[in-house]
Amino acid sequence: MGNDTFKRYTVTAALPYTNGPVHIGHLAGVYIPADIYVRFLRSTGKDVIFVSGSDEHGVPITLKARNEGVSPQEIVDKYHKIIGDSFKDFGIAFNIYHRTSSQTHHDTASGFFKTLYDKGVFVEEETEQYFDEHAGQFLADRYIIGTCPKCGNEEAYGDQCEKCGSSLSPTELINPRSTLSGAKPVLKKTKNWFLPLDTMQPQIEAYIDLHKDWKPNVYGQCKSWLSGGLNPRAMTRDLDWGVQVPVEGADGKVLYVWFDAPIGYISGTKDLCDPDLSAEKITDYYLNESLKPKDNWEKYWYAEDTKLVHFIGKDNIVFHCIIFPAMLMAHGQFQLADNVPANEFLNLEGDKISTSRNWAVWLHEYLQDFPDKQDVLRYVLTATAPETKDNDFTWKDFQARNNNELVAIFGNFVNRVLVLSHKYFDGQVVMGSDFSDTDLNVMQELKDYPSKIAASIEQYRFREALSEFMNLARLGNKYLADAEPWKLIKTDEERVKTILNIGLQIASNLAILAQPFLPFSSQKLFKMLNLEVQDWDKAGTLNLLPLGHQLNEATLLFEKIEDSEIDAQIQKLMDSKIVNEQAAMKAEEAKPNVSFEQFSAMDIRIGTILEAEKVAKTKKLLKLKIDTGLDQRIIVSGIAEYYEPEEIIGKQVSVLINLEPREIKGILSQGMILMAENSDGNLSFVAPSAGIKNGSVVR
Ligand code: B3M
Ligand code: ZN
Repeated sequence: MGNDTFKRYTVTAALPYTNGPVHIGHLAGVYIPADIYVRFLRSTGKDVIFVSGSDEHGVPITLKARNEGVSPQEIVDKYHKIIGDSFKDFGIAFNIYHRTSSQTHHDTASGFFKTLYDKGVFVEEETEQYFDEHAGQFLADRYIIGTCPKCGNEEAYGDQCEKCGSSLSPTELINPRSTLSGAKPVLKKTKNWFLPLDTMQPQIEAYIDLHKDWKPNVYGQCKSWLSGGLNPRAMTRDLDWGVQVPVEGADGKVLYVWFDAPIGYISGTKDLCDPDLSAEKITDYYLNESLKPKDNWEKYWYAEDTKLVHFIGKDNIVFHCIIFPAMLMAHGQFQLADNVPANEFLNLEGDKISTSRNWAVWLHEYLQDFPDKQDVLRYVLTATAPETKDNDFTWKDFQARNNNELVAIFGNFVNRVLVLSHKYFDGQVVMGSDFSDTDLNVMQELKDYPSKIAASIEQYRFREALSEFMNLARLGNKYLADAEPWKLIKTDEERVKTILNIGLQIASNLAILAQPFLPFSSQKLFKMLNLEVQDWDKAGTLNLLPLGHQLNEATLLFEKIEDSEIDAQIQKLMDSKIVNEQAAMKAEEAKPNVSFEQFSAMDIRIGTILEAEKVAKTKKLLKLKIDTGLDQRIIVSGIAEYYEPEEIIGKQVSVLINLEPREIKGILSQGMILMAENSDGNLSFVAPSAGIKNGSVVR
């Protein structure tokens, strides 16, 4: 269906797990792109709802509760608020930010399951699942850790190896152990209900094939799942935290979290569209009263002229492109997603963002350090969004983009125009007699920006859209810098009037076009211009400010960020790196005891490196000549990756001199240099702390 044939839009953003706060990765991957898209649609007058909420079920939450010794409810209450507040503070303009622990959600998810059950969609099957006999419960995916059969990672989860990214099933793990008790789990029979994705494959395939327009990363992932052949997937779990399975014989079972979570989009829509939603029912939600939709909830999910778009991160693709659509197909009444513009991942300072390693920029902490700089982060995360490949956030880049782009281009332009208008014409909009060729060219160029930016947004290319927006600011900035009204004012006031008029009209256009990307700055700018918020279709023209219009006082849109502020952020990250390294440093297991005689049999001396050179055709080996105090001898040592030959000449080291000589690469090596090995594999000499005579005994 072409864009113009859609009457309304249902835009969803992934429901974050409520087991921790949200960080820049969440914002860059999902919520900012979704927010830009929605704000743009609203600005073009579209009927759009933007729905998200907290994913409060699932094992990550029960695990977190267990680790902290509190109930799962306490965990979700705490983080639902922190996450909801962060989104609100960053201006993510949901119509509703809902939660899956709500009554509406439990009813909706349970009803959905019942519908499929009654239609005979599920395949009931007894399977063997891991069971922890100490804890007396079945172990869902994440409760089992073991060695990944693909890459050997010893900490792989029952559903996924985070090291190599393989998706796993618990029985594939080598040496499985329960995270509850550490015990080796046993297999035990249990009944569950499966969605027969195998028999549904043709339908799903047909759906995916209709969407070759999806982003290559999304379409590609779907095709690769399909070509592997889909397997039936259990939609219920033996767990006690979640939505109860609403059928007989399902005691102690809840809906699989990936069955219930996407239904959260529907439950959120229900409460959003409920005109009689009781006051006490909404206290926990973030419901924007001014964004109450006109239609009933069914319109946003059933109607063919509704466009459904899911914003998610790449680890959620299969669930939104295959499993949820399969559920909706099986149900029968729903429309399927028109697009799922999933992003790749954002890294931080060259390293994967990680909650457990505290390698993240947390949104609530950012706002403590940079209050009122929401738009700066929004800008940087959009400009570097991981749209087509993983990308890296660095604080230096953050600073550079603020100082060189927001301040120097957009902010500078707006500030100059407004300040000069106040200085020369008391803040009134004035106009000279005629336009120069430059003026006409600028006006011509300006006209194309709104549609160019719109086209990029409609194709989910937000980086490109933002960069076009900045090009318009550049155009304004250059126009003013070239025209130099501050010089002309002495000789040609008429000309200055025209220049400032055009400058102000460009600034007004920027206020309109900034709305999706930089909502706070856009508002500020509208206010300075003393202009009501305008819709997108007003942009592109030069008559937004009538003659005689009075401007408000000019304030700075953006401020320079100093090195010291950035250094503090980098230091904060370095601190968590040190904490992590210390935590990760697991000392090797102790060896069995030796007798004093066995120890004294080793003759270890202090010696000095006299010569060092690389051993030809090897990467790791250095040939060293050592003065042992007794003699000068050759020792081949595997340290070439850690030391350059020239930097170690003259260094004192500890040498095991009575090690049986060996030939290494044709060189007779007579002894061994003692090295300490760090947990990261780095080597360092074991050397006397003060100069000592060669030949001294180490004991
Ligand atoms: N909570 C996974 C995640 O946070 C999951 C998304 C649900 S969207 C329906 O990555
Ligand atoms: Zn692996």
